[in-house]
Amino acid sequence: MTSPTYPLPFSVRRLDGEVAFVTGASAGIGAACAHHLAALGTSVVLGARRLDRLEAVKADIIARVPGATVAAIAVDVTDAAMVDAWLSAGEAACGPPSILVDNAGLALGRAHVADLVDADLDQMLDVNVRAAFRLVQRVVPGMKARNHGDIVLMASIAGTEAYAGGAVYCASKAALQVFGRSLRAELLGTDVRVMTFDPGLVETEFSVVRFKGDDSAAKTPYLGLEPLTADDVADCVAFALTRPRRMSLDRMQILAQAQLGTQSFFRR
Ligand code: 8X3
Repeated sequence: MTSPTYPLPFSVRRLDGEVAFVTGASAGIGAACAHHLAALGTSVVLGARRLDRLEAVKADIIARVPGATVAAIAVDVTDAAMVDAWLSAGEAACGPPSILVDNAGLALGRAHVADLVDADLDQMLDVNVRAAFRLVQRVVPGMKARNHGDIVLMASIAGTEAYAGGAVYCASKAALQVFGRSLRAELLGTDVRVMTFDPGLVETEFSVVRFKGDDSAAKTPYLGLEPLTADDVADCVAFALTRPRRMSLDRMQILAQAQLGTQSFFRR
């Protein structure tokens, strides 16, 4: 008996001709997304504050994907004028954005609300909320006019399941999730997709930033379990972006297998 020929269980469409603008691209999930997208044929505009780190990511991408089109342009996402300049320079180098990976974000400290420091509160809201909203607001008109685009919002399980010592961070990610749902409703009937990702424990510089450079404290969330990698999250983003355009992977929660939400873990 001959076996029937089935289609592959899933397809990986290439994304040639697309132009992705990626924030927080100097390391971690942002850099991993940039690598994945370049490998799929997308031109990539990298954005972050540290130009030397962006140049290193660019060189690494080009070494692994010869011929990739990559622009490394410094941007502080909290500076509206710099964001506009980044978008203009990226567009001049690669073309208008058809994919936005709105990834820049941070947590600062584990202080309870009573002990919150103003500077930390302001910076988390400025980067995770105001800057993210503004960036999307800047790219949506062009995507709508071209009737083509993908907006990837990097939220967090923290936006779904709040925990003590994370009030501002959790609230900021909940804000991003809800912003994404409104945007999705506004864009219904267009070919602009809005997809929100909610990673759990991913071992990146995120924890070092949260614990303000205290490397041993930064390792504590991952003790006794195997956290996700930035590439694991980028795999999911690439999967979502390569789905047929009739399909929108609206929300994806990505956890370490040893993690059940933000407060329950199996540690060896
Ligand atoms: C990071 C996940 O659980 O450390 O977004 O807040 S968590």
